[in-house]
Amino acid sequence: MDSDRRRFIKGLAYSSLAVPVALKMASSAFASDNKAPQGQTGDAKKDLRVLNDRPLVAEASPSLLDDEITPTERVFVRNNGIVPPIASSTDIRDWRLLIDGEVEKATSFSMQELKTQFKSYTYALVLECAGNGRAGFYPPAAGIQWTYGGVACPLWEGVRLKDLLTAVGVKKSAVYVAYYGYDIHPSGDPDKVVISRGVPIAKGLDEMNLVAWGMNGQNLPGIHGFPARLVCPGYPASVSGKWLKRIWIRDRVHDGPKMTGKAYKVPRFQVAPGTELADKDMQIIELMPVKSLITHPRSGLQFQWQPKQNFSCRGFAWSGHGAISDVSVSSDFGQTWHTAVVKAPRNRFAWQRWEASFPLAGQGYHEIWARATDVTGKMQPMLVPGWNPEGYLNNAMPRIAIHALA
Ligand SMILES: Nc1nc2c(c(=O)[nH]1)N[C@H]1C(S)=C(S)[C@@H](COP(=O)(O)O)O[C@H]1N2
Ligand SMILES: [Mo]
Repeated sequence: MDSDRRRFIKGLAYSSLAVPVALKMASSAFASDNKAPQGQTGDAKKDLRVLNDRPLVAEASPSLLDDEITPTERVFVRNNGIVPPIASSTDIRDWRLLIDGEVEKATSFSMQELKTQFKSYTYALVLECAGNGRAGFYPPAAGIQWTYGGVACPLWEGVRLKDLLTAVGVKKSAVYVAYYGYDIHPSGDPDKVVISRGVPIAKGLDEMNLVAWGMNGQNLPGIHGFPARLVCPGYPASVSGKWLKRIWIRDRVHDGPKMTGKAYKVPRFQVAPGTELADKDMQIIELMPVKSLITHPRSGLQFQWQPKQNFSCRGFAWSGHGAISDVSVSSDFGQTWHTAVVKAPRNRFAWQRWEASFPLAGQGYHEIWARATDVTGKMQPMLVPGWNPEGYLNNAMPRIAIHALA
């Protein structure tokens, strides 16, 4: 985009949104052509915006996420440590996934065994970082400043975690399913674990969880967890461990790195923005809230105003709590709403396509807002919800700006 147009679009954002927090959100949301500098993500991720260099964190702009199945090169990246050598290995005959802890028979599986001893499944599953949308919080939360793009819905292929757990025999004492990966702590210390999270055993036994070796019909890319990763949809993506080494069935709530303190936790009760909280007042995030994206058109679109023509837009909606019951779209700052057509999900935990078409009030500047509601009746809030110290779970309605030129 040339710099004149960029200034124009920035101008649009600034003129309409007075509150600093909104302005901040808008300016980042509007800078949709901010590409990753060459060489940081490799060619495969060249369209993503780099949010952190080392470890690599990169997100897609909403308009790049317009496919029902997210293309591999547009799937966000969130590394907490150093990508392990196994990620680029061409020979994984020695790789094993150990399952132990509260099980009848601790077992380690080779890739060959996973692929031949168990039925494989292919599902479209939403993976979303709990910090997606963090850039919208005020006072700001430290951490990766995700805007909209820390989410994707590619096709995953693998075996059911449930089938593996059934094969090894889960004991009655099982409370939590934890993972360990091969990635290396940023300090380089081989004894330090970067991240080791988990899910309650009931969630672990959900048949939609996969130990996945494939993404979009190919081997899992190195950066996404080759040779195998967990995919536990509906929860923060941080429970979907990459470069799997071990699944440890715990007799207590898992206490690995990034399970304790304030990591991936929100206050047990609503707090005023900026409140300092004790760790005991925080609880582990479980199901992710209802959310949506506007993937078409891209924010900043300018077009010739035509009085009798409907305006069309589309995107996706998803929720950790179940299917989407409604998506509505407004072009007048929420005064009136148009009901979108929402498609059924391809499978449980896949995102759902919505499309809407309606007349615009007239020429000029318009903001398109979308809001989704899930089967539990929860709707996306208009403004950034529930401030929390780490800036998780911002599921405010997505917005784009368009300009109908006279
Ligand atoms: N082993 C390991 N697993 C991990 C991570 C990691 O740093 N190491 N990051 C987690 C986080 S915070 C997220 S959001 C997702 C990101 O997955 P992706 O990079 O494939 O998009 O992986 C999760 N699994
Ligand atoms: Mo994450």
